[in-house]
Amino acid sequence: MSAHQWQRVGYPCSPTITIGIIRIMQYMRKKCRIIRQLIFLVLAISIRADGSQSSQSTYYVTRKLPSERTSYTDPTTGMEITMLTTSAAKDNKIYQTHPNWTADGRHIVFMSDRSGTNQYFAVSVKTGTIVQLTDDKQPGNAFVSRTRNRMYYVSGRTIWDADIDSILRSHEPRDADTFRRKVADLPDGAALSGSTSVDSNGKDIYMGVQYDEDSWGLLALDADTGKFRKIIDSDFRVGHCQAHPSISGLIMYCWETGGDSPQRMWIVNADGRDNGPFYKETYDEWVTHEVWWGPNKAIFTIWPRNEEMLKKPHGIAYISLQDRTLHILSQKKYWHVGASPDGKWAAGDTFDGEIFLINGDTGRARLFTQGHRPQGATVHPHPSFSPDGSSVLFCSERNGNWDLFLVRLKQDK
Ligand SMILES: [Ca+2]
Repeated sequence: MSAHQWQRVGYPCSPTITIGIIRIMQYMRKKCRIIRQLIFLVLAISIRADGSQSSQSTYYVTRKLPSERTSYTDPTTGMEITMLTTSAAKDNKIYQTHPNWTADGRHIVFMSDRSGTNQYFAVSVKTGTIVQLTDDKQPGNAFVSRTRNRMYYVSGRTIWDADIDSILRSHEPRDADTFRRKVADLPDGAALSGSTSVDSNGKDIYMGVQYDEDSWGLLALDADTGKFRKIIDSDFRVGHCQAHPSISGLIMYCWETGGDSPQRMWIVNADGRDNGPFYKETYDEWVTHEVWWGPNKAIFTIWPRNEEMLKKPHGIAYISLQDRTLHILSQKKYWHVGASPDGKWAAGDTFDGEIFLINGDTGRARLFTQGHRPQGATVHPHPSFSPDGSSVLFCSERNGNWDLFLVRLKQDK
């Protein structure tokens, strides 16, 4: 039976069914009208909330956020502490092994999940204004240039060179590619192992990589040509790759175990020559958190894991590049150490959330702020000196979530 026949048979013969069908059709028309109105409402709200066309709403790079900057006085030390971020977001600084400030010293680059995913932002040291720098899938490994207001960073398997100056100057949202250049993709079969670092020549990018379960290595990438070359192969997990800040072609890296390594610190030339232990561990020390300290030293901590080790040399130590001699600078239960670029000052943090300033000549340690790891805290301060050595940036959980704090070392009292 055809549809036409159904109509002819059904409608005239059953008034009840006919009325029912008409009511159903009226109900469906009403439903469709409501759905159309809802769709229109959602579109209207999305356009109003963004203030722009939907096609532009994905451009988050260059987005400017108001200053959150405020300050307080540390009740124990009397030091004025500047809080650069105070939002409930997880605001994290770049690790103390790497530059945190832009080359002109005017901005600090940090990572925050304030937009829903972890992205890089720049906060103005002077005004506190925050600008979004990336809108990528899991960006990481930022290396902020010491000589130009740019940074290299990694997203997925791609290494990017981002122009921070252009992002800060832009007054309208644009696609992220407007402000960045692709340097290269990681070679097939290699995954990053630890951080990337940039030679003092500004163009050679060094990185630890893992090839399979038992093999690692260091690679160099020419940022101009996008070509990789091998530095060394390694049979242990490499990490914390750090190019020397002023001697081109010199790299410090570590044997990464996530805990106490048999021989933590290693050093190699960028052409693969003279690969070997840097500070050679002589007893059962827990050496960790090494960073370059001025032109001719590297500073690190020796963690006193138990009472026995507390009787042995521990705390913040350094090794001279020339004669490889060990010096204990300040004996205390420090965990991380930050180093002033001129090699004259160090800043050590403790598990209790204290930060000490240590004179590089005398070893005298002074508590300059505390209270940054309340009970349940998950982040460590990781102190970093500004390029001019005048202030120290650190991460704090004083306000119940991760924030960036800054303290000037010379304060008028
Ligand atoms: Ca925060």
